[in-house]
Amino acid sequence: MAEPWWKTAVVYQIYPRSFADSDGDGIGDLPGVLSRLEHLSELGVDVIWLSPVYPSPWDDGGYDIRDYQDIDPIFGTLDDFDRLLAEVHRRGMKLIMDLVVNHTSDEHRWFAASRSAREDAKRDWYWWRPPRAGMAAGAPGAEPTNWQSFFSGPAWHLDEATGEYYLHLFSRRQPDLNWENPEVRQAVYATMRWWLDRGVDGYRMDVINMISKDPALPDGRALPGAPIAQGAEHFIGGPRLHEYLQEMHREVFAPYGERLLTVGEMPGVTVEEAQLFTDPRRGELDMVFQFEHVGLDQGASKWDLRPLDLRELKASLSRWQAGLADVGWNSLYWDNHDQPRVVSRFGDDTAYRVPSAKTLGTVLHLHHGTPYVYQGEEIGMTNSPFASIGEFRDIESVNHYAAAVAAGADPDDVLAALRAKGRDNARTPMQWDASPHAGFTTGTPWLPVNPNFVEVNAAAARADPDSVFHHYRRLIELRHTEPAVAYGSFTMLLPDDDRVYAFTRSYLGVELLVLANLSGVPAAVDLPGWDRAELVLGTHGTGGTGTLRPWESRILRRGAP
Ligand code: TEU
Repeated sequence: MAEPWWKTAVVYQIYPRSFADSDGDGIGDLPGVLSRLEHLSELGVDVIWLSPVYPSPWDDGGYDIRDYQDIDPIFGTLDDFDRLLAEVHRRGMKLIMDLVVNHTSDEHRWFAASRSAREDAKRDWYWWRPPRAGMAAGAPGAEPTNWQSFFSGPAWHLDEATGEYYLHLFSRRQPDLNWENPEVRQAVYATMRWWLDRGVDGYRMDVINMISKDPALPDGRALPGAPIAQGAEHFIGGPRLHEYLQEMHREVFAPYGERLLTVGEMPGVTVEEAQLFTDPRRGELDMVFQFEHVGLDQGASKWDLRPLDLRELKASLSRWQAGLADVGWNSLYWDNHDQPRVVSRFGDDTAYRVPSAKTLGTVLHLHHGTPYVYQGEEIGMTNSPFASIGEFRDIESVNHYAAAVAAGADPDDVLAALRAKGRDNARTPMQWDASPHAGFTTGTPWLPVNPNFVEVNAAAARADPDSVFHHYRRLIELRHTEPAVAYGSFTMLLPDDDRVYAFTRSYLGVELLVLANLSGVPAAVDLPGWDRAELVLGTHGTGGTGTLRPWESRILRRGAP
């Protein structure tokens, strides 16, 4: 049986609000994406993942959707969408949409009906509960459970009019849908078919492992002294999740055959669970986004900054490589619209921006799984120097700052954490050239452009054969031309080395060795048997093993010994 197409594919994620503005309103849009497709064709990517473009009050970066079957006017029209999709397909690429169905916007007509009255037919489309027994509505601690929202504060909001609370794991304006209700599931499946019938090639599914909650809604295990608990043990990987995903596959995806790609975003998912979600014999998903490797540079929370220990990163990624080697499939990413820029986080965005960006790309793209490139990663875009809290737009950061400062934290410390890990770092406008506002808009950008755009921009990178852009282009080409990259078995080397990331990929008599120095000092590597190997791709043009310069990486190829 032929391998699925997406096993040799590379996906490019676009965050439309920050990609390209065609009408000068300072906000990216669909005609803007259309105008920049040549950049993606030259890069060689196979799939575009479009973050949400649906009508939204934009409380949470578009992940709060008012209408699933339309385009927000700030991004354009359904005709603009169809034109974009047609051109993407004409260029031999595919396009997947963002499916955000753990929750809707509080402006969605389903929720408007649901909150209108306790007796409304759609009341049970969401999670409504009376105050905690013996407590008055609105009293501190009267929330039905002690769960915390991901955006700070309780995960329940009191609706004064009906005197009941509704659940929102994210912002107060993102009420959670009740997937226990089959009407909800059928309504979601109908919207999914609507886009697939329009020619869309699949979905990236937002926090899809949160759609099944423990219907008993028990309190979460609170940390000592903490009045509130995440409660994730009661809504991550819930009791009916596999049932729902199998139903979705049967009723939505199966009729469209092999054309589709489906990837589920799953905070907290384990390797063992991912084996079940991505085993093709179980008819659930093609792959999942796991979060282990993007949680290694933190303590109790993402804001509790910790330096990355490379050995921990290698241990985590090789466990995922081994766990999904024979069953299921990995997704591979450093960056997305929720993560800070990897070159600033795990690389060196000052003296070694270009080699560290290239070398982080080499390490990720030569792993077993489907790589995802986030807009700007292919040109080595960095975190942005946000001057004050006033410059942040992301609800997660703004809420965290308010809550932390209210709890007595030093505002400067909180600001430093936001600068390092805030999601707005990923959302500054795409840097196309050195013209005003980096060629993103002729208006005033909704979020300031990173001031380093004069140096860091796509035009300069595409004109420089030795740039991060062309390195990513060659990595993507290698995945298309060298089967060992897509299908080769993975073996981690030097697991205890805290500066060098080294591993092999083997397939049908071909062996690749990846050597990467993820530090700012030279690193010696002694691996016999590779001196006459072919240098397939290197950041410094040097083959063989021996000493790696700061942030140098090499991909070597030989016939299996
Ligand atoms: O993200 C879910 C999620 O895990 C993130 O919120 C994560 O916890 C956080 O960003 C890490 O700091 C998805 C979307 O990708 C995100 O943009 C949305 O805000 C969220 O769901 C709610 O839809």
